[in-house]
Amino acid sequence: METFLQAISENVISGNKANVEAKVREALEASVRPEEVLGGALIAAMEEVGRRFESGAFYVPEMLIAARTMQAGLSIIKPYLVEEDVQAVGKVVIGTVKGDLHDIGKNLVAMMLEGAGFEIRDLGNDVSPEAFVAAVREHNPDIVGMSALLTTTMQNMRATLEALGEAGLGGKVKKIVGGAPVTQAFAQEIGADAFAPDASSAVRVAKTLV
Ligand code: B1M
Repeated sequence: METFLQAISENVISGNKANVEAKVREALEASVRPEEVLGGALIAAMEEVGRRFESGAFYVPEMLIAARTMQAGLSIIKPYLVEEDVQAVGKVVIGTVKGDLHDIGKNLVAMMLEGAGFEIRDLGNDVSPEAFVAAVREHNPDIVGMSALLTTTMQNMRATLEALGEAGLGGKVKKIVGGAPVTQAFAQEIGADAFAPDASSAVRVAKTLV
């Protein structure tokens, strides 16, 4: 198993999409669990990409190529992460907040929620507080999910919660926040209903809120 995970990880880091797709398929055929492929190879590779970016070994283009390659692997394991025979449990509007282009984590959360039976309205990335408000008005969800990967943009979660409050929607919908720099303390400080550190916790938390 380690060999598969290492090969997938190395190919994500070097941005070799064809190899990642082939290796992910091979790993699944060899009965490596999709959760292992996700955590042990795809997410682990992005952590290494982040470390290389921080040390100056990688620049934005390499980070972007690795991200696209990771998403290619993710789309192969997506069907395996979906629970079987799920009942519709609620509706979620989700997006990455204004100014933030990181969408892999948000996509993963959306994918796992969908797999657990939630109906998803994915607003994409760089979503303004006004766009969140408009989407809540239009779709009347049970939950709004916000993702942020930058210490700067996480402040736009606060702005979005304020905008929902000003629009009179604050009490009508539960708010979940997450993303690498986000913490439970920050979630509490800005008045979110819940924080989830990863995609599977997001599903667990969302289920408790509906
Ligand atoms: Co950027 N980037 N990036 N980047 N990038 C980080 C985040 C960084 C930590 C890298 C580093 O320095 N080590 C750093 C942020 C520093 C900081 O703010 N403290 C950084 C920077 C600085 C930048 C730029 C400013 C670089 C520049 O231009 N000079 C720039 C900003 C662009 C912008 O957004 N305005 C930038 C750009 C990019 C790319 C576009 C090239 C690319 C993103 C492509 C894309 O997403 N389509 C990119 C990438 C890939 C990364 C790293 C390497 C990987 C992020 C990722 O996808 N991780 C990242 C380093 C790192 O994270 N170690 C880095 C995998 C993903 C599955 O994890 O997103 O954490 P994550 O999601 C997790 C949890 O956080 C949680 O669940 C997910 C699954 O477990 N979660 C939620 C996420 N959202 C949730 C929502 C929930 C609940 C849980 O409820 C709703």
